[in-house]
Amino acid sequence: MPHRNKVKLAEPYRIKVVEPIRLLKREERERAIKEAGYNTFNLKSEDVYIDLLTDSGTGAMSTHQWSAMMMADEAYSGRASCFRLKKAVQDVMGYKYVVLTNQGRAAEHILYGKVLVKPGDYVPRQMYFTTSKFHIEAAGGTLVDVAIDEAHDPLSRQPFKGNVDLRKLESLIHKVGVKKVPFINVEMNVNMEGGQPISMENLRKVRELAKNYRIPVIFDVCRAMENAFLIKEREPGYSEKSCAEILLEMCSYSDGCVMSAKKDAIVNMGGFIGLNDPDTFEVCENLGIEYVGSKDYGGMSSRDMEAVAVGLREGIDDDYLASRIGQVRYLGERLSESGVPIVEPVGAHAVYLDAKRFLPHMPQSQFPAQSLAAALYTHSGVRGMERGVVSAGRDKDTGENINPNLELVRLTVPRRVYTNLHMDFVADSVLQLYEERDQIRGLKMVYEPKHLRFFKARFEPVTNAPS
Ligand code: P71
Repeated sequence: MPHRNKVKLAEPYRIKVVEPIRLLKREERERAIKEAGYNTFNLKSEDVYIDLLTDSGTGAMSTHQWSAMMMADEAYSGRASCFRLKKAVQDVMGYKYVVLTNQGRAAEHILYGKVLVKPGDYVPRQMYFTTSKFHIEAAGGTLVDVAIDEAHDPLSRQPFKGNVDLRKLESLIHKVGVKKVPFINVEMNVNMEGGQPISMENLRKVRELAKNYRIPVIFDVCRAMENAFLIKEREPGYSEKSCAEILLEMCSYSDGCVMSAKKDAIVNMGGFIGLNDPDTFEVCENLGIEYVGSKDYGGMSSRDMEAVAVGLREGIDDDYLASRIGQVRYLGERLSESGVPIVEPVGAHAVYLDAKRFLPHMPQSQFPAQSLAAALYTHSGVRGMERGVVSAGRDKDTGENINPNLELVRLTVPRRVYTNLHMDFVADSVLQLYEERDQIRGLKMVYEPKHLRFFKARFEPVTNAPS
């Protein structure tokens, strides 16, 4: 949080509307998690006390956003709301052309799946994200991890663990040939690494390398604003710049982006593709009409578009970002000070429990992160999300489970929703659970969807009988 005369500033907002929540009794929680197949995605949100499943679409909108929604122009074509949103993207991120979609994965489907990736292609990206990987693979491509080695180590305290390993990137291009690399995909504040930022220096170098090989660079900017704040804090030469200036410089090192507005733009629904090349824009806009909605709304109502347009400008405000990231850090520091194993450094949008170190007695075949997320809900009504072997899915060639080094439970903090007392409750509950960690039992998967299995998979506790 920012300081004034050494006194910590409070949140830069006050609360006008509240949403009641309550903690169910222990037996009710036990029943709820059993009915949910020990998968926190399957819980009813009414049965959750503090919901840290995701920061996606769960933020609290401002008075400015709500009032802009009243000004929405819901005409079919030529909507004023569409022009306001496109102008906001141009002003805040600098992309010339904008294709509207309903959310991030629709943008990925069009740009990655339908336009850029051909069968047999390879797409380098620091670390996979589930929906990005799905759309690249569905088009016959392969996602290749080019994260620096430190990204796979939950204990490394490198300040920019989200950096691309330029050696890995260049050797992939040499190995498969430049024609088989349709674009370089760069994520800001890398989600599956624990919310780790990429540095401006690294973005610049990726850009130079890409230019030499004439490969386009496409950013995933859903948390680029939070990444900009960490550049301001950590990278020499940026402390005097505003996050808005930093974001514009970041985006200048790319040819385009996909955006899920549900994160940094603090809305419940929305997304877009940003582009600088008019030909790619033309193709994407036409596909948008086929798949999501006509060009002036792209799957959003104008109410949604107005909220995104305002949210893009609010989300990049320095004081807001300091408060938002300060809250996540508060939770992370309370846990790490008490010895709870988490991914270091604390990410911008979430604190990630390291299930391998939390539950050293549990083999990865018993889904430690899934078990820990279920145990945390049962213990205290707090809902987190598995980000380990269940999320990683199966190898598309061998069909075997992919066993990622990072076996994590993500405690994702929605924007402007909870107070630090909620964070204290979460920290105290995790601490108590950590003391009782020996009692947490593993799980076996009893239902597994073919793709993106983590959304719907079901589990049962393993019995102690030898298998
Ligand atoms: C998150 C989400 C939402 C989510 C998606 C899939 C599984 C579980 C939860 C969505 C992202 C994201 C990145 C880096 C694209 C999307 C898709 N994240 N890129 O973290 O984090 O955006 O949800 O709007 O379709 O909980 P979308």
